[in-house]
Amino acid sequence: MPNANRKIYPQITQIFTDLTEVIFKKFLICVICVICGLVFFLLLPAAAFSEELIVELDRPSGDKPVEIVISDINSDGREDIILAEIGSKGITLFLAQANGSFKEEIVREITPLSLASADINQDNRNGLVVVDAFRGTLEIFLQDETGKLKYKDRFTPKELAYGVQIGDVSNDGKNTIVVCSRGSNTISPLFLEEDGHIIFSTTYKTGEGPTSLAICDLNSDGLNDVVTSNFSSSNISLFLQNEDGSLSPGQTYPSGKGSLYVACGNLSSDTKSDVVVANFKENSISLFIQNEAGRLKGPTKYPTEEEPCWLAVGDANNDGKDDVVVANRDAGSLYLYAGRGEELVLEKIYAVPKKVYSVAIGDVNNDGLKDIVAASRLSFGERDKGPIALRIFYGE
Ligand SMILES: [Ca+2]
Ligand SMILES: [Ca+2]
Ligand SMILES: [Ca+2]
Ligand SMILES: [Ca+2]
Repeated sequence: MPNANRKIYPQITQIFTDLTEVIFKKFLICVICVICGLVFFLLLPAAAFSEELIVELDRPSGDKPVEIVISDINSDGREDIILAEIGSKGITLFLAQANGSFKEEIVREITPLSLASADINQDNRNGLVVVDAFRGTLEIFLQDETGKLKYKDRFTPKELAYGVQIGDVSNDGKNTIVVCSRGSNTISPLFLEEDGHIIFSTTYKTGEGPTSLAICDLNSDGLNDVVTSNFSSSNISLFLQNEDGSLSPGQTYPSGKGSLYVACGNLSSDTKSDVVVANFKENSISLFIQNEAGRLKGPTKYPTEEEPCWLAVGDANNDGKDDVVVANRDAGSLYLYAGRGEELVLEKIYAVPKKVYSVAIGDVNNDGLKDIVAASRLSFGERDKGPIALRIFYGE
């Protein structure tokens, strides 16, 4: 028996030693993991989010952002954020303050579908045109002499309006409001007279289901032209401006499945404007480059994530050249495609909670560097509910 005990004791001792060793090793691994986790946790916010500001909005959970526009809407020299939402608020201004904060101001509780901001009555102050989602009307807002935005009037176009942009497309040095009608497949320039009355002009036929439009000189003759994205026919229509201020009939270019949003800017390394389109149903964007002869060439397609729904063109990476930022609605991301010569290069991906609805480029903290502003849900994991937030990625 003593012999047996002598055999058992060393075995128990050995088992105990092994166990201690295993526990010690596991403990050591746990300690290392905790330290690594802590270091990662401490470094991550500094590395990934240092230049991001999240503005949480106090809204009921069913509310939904529709569009963001950046414009100095109170004539103080600082660019402001204008947010359109469907739900309880309608139009909200985020007026940029000198210290980098924003003063929130509700403009009017309507149901906006799209909006545009520029000087529409030659007073050197930016006005605001909002398409009402239910009525298909245009709601016009103008600044008073103190810079306060005031509701001016409602205009009812012949066809229900869907998208709106502002630019001089009538060769008279004055801005014109241009609307597209998704239901009737048309665009119409609307002229605002000195007394504030709108004169309707001719309508021009687009492809099927125009959802957005952009204004740029797309054949380098010094006159602005109009381009529409046609969702149902998956193409774009280009309307070149004539010298008499009328537009030529639309020329169509195939773009991509579900051409939802169009924007223009100088995306190649020359002085000519180019066109970019978000193809909602095929997760891509299409680039049309204006060549030497002033003709659009393309499309060249670049991949995105799920549901590219919005584009902003501007110098998003502050290198002096235009870029395009794509909002991928269902993926919850922004893609920054940088303009490099004749092509676009995917330079940066920003994570934005689902769903992200709209994106704009502008300098909203008045430091001379362009910033990216997106409207989305507040937190990751939420899909089409939960609080709304503005996310600002400051330029550096
Ligand atoms: Ca301002
Ligand atoms: Ca032109
Ligand atoms: Ca750039
Ligand atoms: Ca800035």
